[in-house]
Amino acid sequence: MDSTATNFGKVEYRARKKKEVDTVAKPAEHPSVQPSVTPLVGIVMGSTSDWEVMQHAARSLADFGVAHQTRALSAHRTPDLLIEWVDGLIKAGAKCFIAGAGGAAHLPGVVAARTTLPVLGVPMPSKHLQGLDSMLSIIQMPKGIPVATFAIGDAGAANAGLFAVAMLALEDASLAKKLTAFREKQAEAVRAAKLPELK
Ligand code: RP5
Repeated sequence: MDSTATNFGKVEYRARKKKEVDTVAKPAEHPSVQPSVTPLVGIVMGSTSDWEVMQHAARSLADFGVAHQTRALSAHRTPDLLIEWVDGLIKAGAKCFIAGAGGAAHLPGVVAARTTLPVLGVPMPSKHLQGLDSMLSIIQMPKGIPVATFAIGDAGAANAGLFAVAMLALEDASLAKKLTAFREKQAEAVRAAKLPELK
């Protein structure tokens, strides 16, 4: 993940305080960052605290070898930087955005306001309302500026990544083949599954 957004005192503090966000604070070392490749998908989240969930979107893309860039940028704390990043990725040739946010969760809508590229929104599980607030906010975009909304949390993030793969596969035969193979493998695992013996 690019670290520009970590210039915020609060975020830096979080990175120091929480061991688990250390990987976010050291973007260049994270395997999901592919700085030398043109990103086809931009993954953005409102806070480094969203990474634990949003890493599943990056994982889906990485598993299919889809070049992407991840950033923590806030629609209310860093509005100018967010727009700058969105514009930069559009110029670089990105095909869609995945945006994760919690609470008021306006980030995906702000990204969608800036581009006609598809925006896939992922609601973060929030502390007080378990993500119901995030989901209702993202899903209730007013007419004219759509955001495709996914499930709350890990499954939504992973599926947003898979959905991006499916969109890219429309014009990439080898990616389409990989997606079919993924589905077959998944179905095979279900077919082969055995329930435990009755005790
Ligand atoms: C939103 O507020 C973020 O997307 C995050 O889910 C939530 C809480 O952010 P932090 O206070 O943890 O930075 O903007």
